[in-house]
Amino acid sequence: MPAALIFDVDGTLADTEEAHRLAFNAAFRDAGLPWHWDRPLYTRLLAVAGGKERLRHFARTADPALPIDSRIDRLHAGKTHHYERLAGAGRLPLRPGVLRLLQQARAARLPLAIATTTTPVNLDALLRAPLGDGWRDWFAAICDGATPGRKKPAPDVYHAVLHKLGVDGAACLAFEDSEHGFWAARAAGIPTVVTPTAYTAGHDFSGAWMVLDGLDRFDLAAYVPPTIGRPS
Ligand code: XBP
Ligand code: MG
Repeated sequence: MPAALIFDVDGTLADTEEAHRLAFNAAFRDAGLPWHWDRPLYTRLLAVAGGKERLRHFARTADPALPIDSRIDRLHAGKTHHYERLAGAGRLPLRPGVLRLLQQARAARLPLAIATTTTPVNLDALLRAPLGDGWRDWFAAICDGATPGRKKPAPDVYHAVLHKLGVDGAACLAFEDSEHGFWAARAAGIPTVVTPTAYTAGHDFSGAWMVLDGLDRFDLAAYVPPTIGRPS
């Protein structure tokens, strides 16, 4: 068995990026901004991890004349409010196989962890319904957008999780959906299972331990400690 299972959130535990996109656009409308992120544009913007960083990047490149820098925090807070409404109360289901894998790990007393760049309140909105009010108790370590350090593809959030767990990354498995998430886990030395979404299907996952359509195709019992690269 691996020493721990470390999960990304957005795109991995649940297919959330469309809800994030709608939340950003609702915040733009509330603020009277002439911005609209359609799916092709948002797919490109997802190369920037972190909603605030994504907003700042877009403002500086697409609308540099707009004095928006001082309003990014308030704009992102509005977006988070909309995301909580869109994702809360079970409106965003966990992806296929995720709950079964989490339950299987708990039954085997296998430590679970979260390594995400998303805003902390988004985790409660997403996980309270499927995992219950005590959802935090499912995870031995939770590192998120509020954890000090650089955002993915930097490995900082994975290093923070490994430090909290007190385990070696090579003995763990990470679960990701995107290039920058996979690169972050790989840089932390963690064999990674990738389950792409429509937003990340075109990404390059060369060197991932496994690439699957979904975690309903992943069998924990079939785990063998990876020596190098892909499983035997
Ligand atoms: C994906 C992200 C997040 C979300 C938006 O996080 O990069 O920024 O797109 O959420 P993950 P915020 O590491 O879970 O894939 O606006 O709260 O950042
Ligand atoms: Mg992700």
